[in-house]
Order: sequence, then C-alpha cells, then structure tokens
Amino acid sequence: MYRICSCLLLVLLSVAGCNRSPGSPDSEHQDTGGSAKGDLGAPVGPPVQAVLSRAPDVPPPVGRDKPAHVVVTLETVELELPVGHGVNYPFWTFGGQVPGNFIRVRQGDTVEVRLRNAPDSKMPHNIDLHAATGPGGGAVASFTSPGYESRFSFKALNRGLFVYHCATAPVGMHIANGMYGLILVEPPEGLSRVDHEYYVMQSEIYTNGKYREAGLQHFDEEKAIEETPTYVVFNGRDGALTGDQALKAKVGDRIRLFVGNGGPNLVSSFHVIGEIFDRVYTEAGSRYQENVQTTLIPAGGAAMIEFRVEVPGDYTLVDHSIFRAFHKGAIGTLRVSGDESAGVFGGKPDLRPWQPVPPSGSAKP
Ligand SMILES: [Cu+2]
Repeated sequence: MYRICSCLLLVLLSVAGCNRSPGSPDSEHQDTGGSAKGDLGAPVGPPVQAVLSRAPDVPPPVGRDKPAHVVVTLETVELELPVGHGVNYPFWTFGGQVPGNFIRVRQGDTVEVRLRNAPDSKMPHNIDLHAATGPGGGAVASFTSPGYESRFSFKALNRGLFVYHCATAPVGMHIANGMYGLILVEPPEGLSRVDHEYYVMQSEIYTNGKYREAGLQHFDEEKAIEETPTYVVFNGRDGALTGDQALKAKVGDRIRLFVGNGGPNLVSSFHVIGEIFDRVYTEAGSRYQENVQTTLIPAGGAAMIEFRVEVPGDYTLVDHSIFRAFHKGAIGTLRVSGDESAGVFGGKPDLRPWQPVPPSGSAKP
C-alpha cells in the first residue's frame, strides 16, 4: 500500500510539473539544451539582410518562427571621432561608430558574415563573434586586408547576448581602439515584449594625455598593459548618454538594457542609481536573477537587464567602481517622464531647522 501511494504521489507531482505555464519562473529555469538543441534545421526561404543598428538603438525583433540564412554586412573603418570635451581619438571601428553595430538574429539561424575592410584602412581587421561555435569565433576565416571583403558562415546554436570584437594582433590594441559590439541570438520563441530596448556598452580608452586633455590623443600601450585607463565610458565617448543623448522612457514603461563590456581589461559593476533591476540575465545566459542592485559584467561579456520605471526623474547609469563614473566618464542618464508617483517615492526636499537637545544635566562649555 505504501509503495502504491508513493508511486501515485510521484505521478501527481510530475503532472503538476508539466502544467507550469511557459513564462513561469520554473520554466525559465529549465534546461534549454544549449548548442545540442540549437540546430533547428536548414534555413527556410531566401537569404535575409540583417537590420543593424547604432548604439543606443536596437534592431527590432526578428519576428520569424523558422531558421533563416541571415547576411550580416559589416565594414571596418578607421576614423577620428570625438571622445568629448574637445578630445579626439583615432578609432578603429565596426561600421564607423563605437561600439559597433548591434546584430540581432534567432537561434538556429545561419549567419553569413561579410566583413569589408575600407580601402583607406591602414590595418587588416577580422571578427571573433562569441556567438559562433568554431575556431576563433571566425577570426581566422574573417582576416581581411584593406580593400577586401571576407565571407564566412556560422550557425547560431546558443541563444543569448554575445560580444564580438576584432581579434587581429595586437588584439588588445584593436579592442582598445574601439573594435567591439554585441550580437543578440534570440530564443526561438523570441523575447518578451517591452516598451524600450537600449544598447549600452562599456569600455576603456587609454590615451597618452590626461583625462579631458584637449586635442588629438593616441593609444598609450603602457597604460593599457598596466590596466590604468584614462577613460571608462559607455558607448565609446565621455558623456555619450548624457544631456540630449540620455536614454528616454515614460512612467510605467518596461525597459530592457542590453549591456556589454568590451573591456579590454576591466570588469564592470553596472548599476542604475535609483532603480532596482527586476530581472538580470546574469552574464547574458538563459537564467535570470531577480531584484538586483548591481550586476557584474566581465570584460568580453554582457548582461540583459529588465526593469519597470515607476517614478519620473533622471536615473544615472554608472560603473559602481565609482571613481570611474565621476573621474573617468562611466556615467549616463535614463530620463523618465510622467506623473509623480507620491505613493512610491515622496522625494520633494522638506528641510527643517534642527538643533540637538543637550542631555539633561550636561554642562555647557
Ligand atoms: Cu581590428
């Protein structure tokens, strides 16, 4: 009788497990199968051109339920760009901006990368996509001299948010000069709907001059080896996400931040002052942590961060290794507009005079 009851209990428990809704936390924590379940068959339909975006924008969801052959055309361009405050730097880029274009595909897609190196480049470049399974993430296959285009393909077997970067020697210098970006591999069912998605990428700049020393600056190899950057920035520039360039949202919006760290050296303690992350897909993996204040993002890694904004005002994005924020540039703004939510936050200053009352019996000096 005891054995029969035990068996019945096991059956009931397994049925209860099957009844979990697809979006429930329990299902989120089930094994996704990794790369072994990532091959969803041959591409269906004609090749499609990937929609690429510039930071802080993110391409729209792929909106497909079948694997496709996706062509990603990236151009490596060497050009002088402002770092802010009268400082310029000779960047090496994917797509003429730092960070490089955001790429969005679906798990199971065959991704054909066409890497074009501008004819006036001085250096060869290539691309190592952390989303690719294969030697070097495509680095050898994509080694491209100025004035050439290389092509190679990979199947996006693993879902998640991945860094890509140039891996031409000296690798550290190519990354420090701006050659990094993010590629999102959506799960087959896509991501949940949110009101805003933003692309934020932290990195370091090593200049021979001091912080905010005006003029054209150049790469300082010694500082890079010592891991003492002149700048730590979001989206390639001191103040890229401040003032008119602030990220924007309205009270009640759900926000998803795709945050990467190009490094080349430092780990980011990513934090938004005044917000709590409802969900963080730590290290941009499939599982999420809830109610997070600050999340670590490794060099060459990323995180997907989701939260809802309830109170209007300015929220400051920082690397909470806080001297980087206030003395090296790792600072940005999320500007939330809308009605005050007094029940959530009564933030109006209410300053009143106050004098400590001396303990009774104490002598006046
Ligand atoms: Cu390069």
